[in-house]
Amino acid sequence: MTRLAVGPGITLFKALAGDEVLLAALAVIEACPPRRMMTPGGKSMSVAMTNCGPLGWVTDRDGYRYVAEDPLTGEPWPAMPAPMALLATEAAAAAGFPGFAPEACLVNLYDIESRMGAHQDRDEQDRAAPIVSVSFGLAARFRIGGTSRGGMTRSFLLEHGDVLVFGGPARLAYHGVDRILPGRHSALGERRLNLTFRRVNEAR
Ligand code: MD3
Ligand code: FE
Repeated sequence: MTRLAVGPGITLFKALAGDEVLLAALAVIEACPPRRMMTPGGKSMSVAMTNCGPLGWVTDRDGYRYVAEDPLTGEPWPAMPAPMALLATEAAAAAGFPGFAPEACLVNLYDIESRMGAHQDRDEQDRAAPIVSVSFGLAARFRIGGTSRGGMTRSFLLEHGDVLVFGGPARLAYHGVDRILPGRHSALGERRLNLTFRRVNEAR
């Protein structure tokens, strides 16, 4: 496992996440299948999403928000599997954010055609907590800039097992996924699975 300081507030751990976490994530998507949500502007997202944990991120015509129940079923989101929460907490601590207790894990499922346009993650009240991202399956060309739109950006590949921690000065950086690289993964096929662990409410 290699730990790389990619930029201010950004730490990348190559190949840190293993099969135990992948199997836990596959159980989540089986229990609560990813679906393409609608943006407030009325467009269908190309990434299919689901959640686990006490809160889940959703979007529809009414906007972006965190909710405790899956709007499709009215049921709580699946519990966050312990190996997933543990990995997020340990990676955050290793990146300088001790005590990270995620309330939400947004599960993003990409196919070859999926993209995610540049955006900020600002639906969380707690901006002191980092966001921890875990990637599985096909590689993605990920792009990140500064805290305002249209400045300088950098891009790098996110590959199977990569864990990224974004905190401090990077927490409100614009970021997106330019494209998925073609290929085939043994467990995920022609897909990419990304987990983002989030603290929504201020911890104390
Ligand atoms: C930098 N997901 O779910 S993960 C998202 O690959 C999201 O599915 C992308 O952006 C994906 O909101 C990128 C890396 C990531 C996640 C959250 C961040 C980078 C971030 C929040 C702030 C800054
Ligand atoms: Fe994001």
